[in-house]
Amino acid sequence: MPDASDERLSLLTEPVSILMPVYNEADIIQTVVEEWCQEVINFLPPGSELLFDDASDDQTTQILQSLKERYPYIQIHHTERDGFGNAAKRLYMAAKNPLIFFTDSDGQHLPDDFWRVAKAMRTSDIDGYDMLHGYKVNRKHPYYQILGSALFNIFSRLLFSSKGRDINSSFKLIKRSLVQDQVPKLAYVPTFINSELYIRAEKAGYRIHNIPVGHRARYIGESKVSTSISYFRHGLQSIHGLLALKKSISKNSWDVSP
Ligand SMILES: Nc1nc2c(ncn2[C@@H]2O[C@H](COP(=O)(O)OP(=O)(O)O)[C@@H](O)[C@H]2O)c(=O)[nH]1
Ligand SMILES: [Mg+2]
Repeated sequence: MPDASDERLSLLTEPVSILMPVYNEADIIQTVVEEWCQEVINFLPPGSELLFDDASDDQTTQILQSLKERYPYIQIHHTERDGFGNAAKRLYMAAKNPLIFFTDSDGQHLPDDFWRVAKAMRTSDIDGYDMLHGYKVNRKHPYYQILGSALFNIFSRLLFSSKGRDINSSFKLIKRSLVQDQVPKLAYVPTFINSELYIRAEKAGYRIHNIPVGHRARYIGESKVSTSISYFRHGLQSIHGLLALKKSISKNSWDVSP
């Protein structure tokens, strides 16, 4: 049980849906879940939930099932592996709570950073932010991913005048109203789907705040999204997607669906 004087207990007044896509993370998923349950969900308002989109065909599914017995707020949606973007979109649409937090399930993000982001969210304050966006500093990805991401971000800035940093980052705390408004429209940038969400939210006038967050190397295993060849392919697809997004939306109407 958390200490009643812990300031984290009173930071957020509304329940949070924490979303994690997972594909074959059997080596680390138990550590990741325990870390997030003990350091984050323990301190969140009742009704908070931890949702997985699980496309695994290793032991991950069994490990998650047994964790669910200890942490009943875990929900597992079993899916076919159809890519990070589809998994993320399903998770965003399944989230029920007024606050939605998205992150990866591979342990590269730090649970403690959740609280740095949460501090900036004032749910009862009408002047608060709609999206707190964590951008990675000292990123621990392979060099080709760091370089590709830098180029992608420069390109997004040129194309959309985006003020965001690391706009595809998988570390966001978002109000559900924004998610419900924007996520159904996401259709152009399949793997880097979080970048399309950022761009659309920014253009639609939502209040976004960028916050630096840490990044750890994977404890074990390798990227599920991006080996060097596939990262290059996803990068080209995403740039093509950004161009199509730009073209599809008329100058003044960012709410037009594809
Ligand atoms: N459900 C689902 N999860 C996926 C899929 N591909 C990747 N993931 C998960 O998405 C997260 C991000 O993937 P990762 O390989 O770490 O991407 P990277 O950090 O950008 O290299 C990880 O937690 C993966 O387990 C997929 O096709 N389906
Ligand atoms: Mg990762």
